[in-house]
Amino acid sequence: MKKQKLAVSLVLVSALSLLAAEPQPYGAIPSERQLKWHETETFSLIHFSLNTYTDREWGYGDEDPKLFNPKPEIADQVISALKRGGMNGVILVAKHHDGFCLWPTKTTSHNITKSPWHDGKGDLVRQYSDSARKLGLKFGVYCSPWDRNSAKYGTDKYLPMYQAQITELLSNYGPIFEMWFDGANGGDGYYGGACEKRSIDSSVYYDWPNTWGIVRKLQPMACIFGDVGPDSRWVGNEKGYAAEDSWATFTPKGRKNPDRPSNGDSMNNKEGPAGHRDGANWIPPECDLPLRKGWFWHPDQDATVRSPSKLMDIYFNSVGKGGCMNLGVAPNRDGFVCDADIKSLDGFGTALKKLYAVNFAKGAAVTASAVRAGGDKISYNAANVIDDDRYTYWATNNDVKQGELTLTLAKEAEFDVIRLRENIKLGQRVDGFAVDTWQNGAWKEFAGGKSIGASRLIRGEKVKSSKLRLRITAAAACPCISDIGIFKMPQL
Ligand code: FUL
Repeated sequence: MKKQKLAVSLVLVSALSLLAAEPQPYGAIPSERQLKWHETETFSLIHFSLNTYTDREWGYGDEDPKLFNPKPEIADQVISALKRGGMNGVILVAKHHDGFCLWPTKTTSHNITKSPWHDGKGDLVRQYSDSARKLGLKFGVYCSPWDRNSAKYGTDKYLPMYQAQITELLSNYGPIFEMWFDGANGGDGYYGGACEKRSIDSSVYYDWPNTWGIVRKLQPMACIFGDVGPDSRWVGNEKGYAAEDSWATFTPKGRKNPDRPSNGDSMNNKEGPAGHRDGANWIPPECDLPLRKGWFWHPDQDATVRSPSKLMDIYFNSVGKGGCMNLGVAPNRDGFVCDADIKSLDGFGTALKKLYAVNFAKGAAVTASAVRAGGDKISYNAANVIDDDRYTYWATNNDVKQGELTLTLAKEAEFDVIRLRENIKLGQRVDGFAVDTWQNGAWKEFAGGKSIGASRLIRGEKVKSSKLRLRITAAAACPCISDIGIFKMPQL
């Protein structure tokens, strides 16, 4: 009898401790470096090199370094424009496909020391990284795998040179938040005077596991961007748009060898906007697009600068779909961002600030249909969704996969933007949600969707309401919602 009682209480105790335990992560989850990347949200990709002077998008590789002659101090102007434009990081294209290196590399003579800039003693990577640090933006680099200048390209002598370039860039310029690996491998080029077409098999030629390994070793907190990740994936278009419902999880497939996905050899770029629900890895979408028509500055493209309201649209379709927005900015031949681009960046940055200036969810009373048991060590309370921490969260018991949160606002508010977040440390769990507002004494659906993830931004019709309700209609594991924000879009 005694034994039986003991067994029953043991079962009870373990059942209770199971309940009290934190929710288990669901599916693939982000690494520490990816969490930091998600928090960065908006950054910029700077294309400024010999192409700026030759009016081309892809240099052939035979361009004269003497053409590179901007004003001496240029980075501060660009980076302050980015900062005012709402960007939290900057990635400099240190070498584009034409092979010209914007730092005094030891790996090739086709570099900035051969230019008249600072009498051949300049280092643009240094100037940009110093300026970014000074002005409080994160710094990253792009170093094109394809090199149309080098005679070594296509032979087995190229990879050591390329890896040495990456090593220089990651060793000498302080913390790097992202290393950008481009997928283009076009074929023809100068190649030290050979002027021919050279094709490589990018699934093996760049030895990605070891090349990525250099980044991991030298800059463990740097995210690696590429067609297939491994940390952020190309969204699959240069329009800056992820899918309406986008998943941070993705299972990359190689073209040549499906089981060995590699940058420049991806088979499923088309699936980049949506990702894969229950994909094998956490590889969120990075949504890149140029502010102008081209990635580089061209004298006849001033009129193609995208407007602040277009940028806002892109922001909602990138950051607002759980990814990051990577906006290409192209300095002119002086090395400066032109007035038209500054105007647009300013407009967007100011609008973003105004958008988030007032969160109508602040001070709301929050109630939930159910709260996870055992929240004495960690609180799972409904009110966690309105603190300013993206990792404190409301959760239900493991077997409760639907639920509601109701916010009674401090006072009636007029709004048109809702922000939702899951605590992504525990994976992407929600499969369906809807948001309602209180209209004439009844709930009315404002919007709905499937994915939430790091950030889901919803822009709807302007409404006046004193209450807001989030309904989780489907989830693969108990929902862990970390944020509900309510905002009003400013005039753009
Ligand atoms: C592409 C490149 O080919 C473009 O020139 C540009 O650098 C863009 C960001 O990536 O793949």
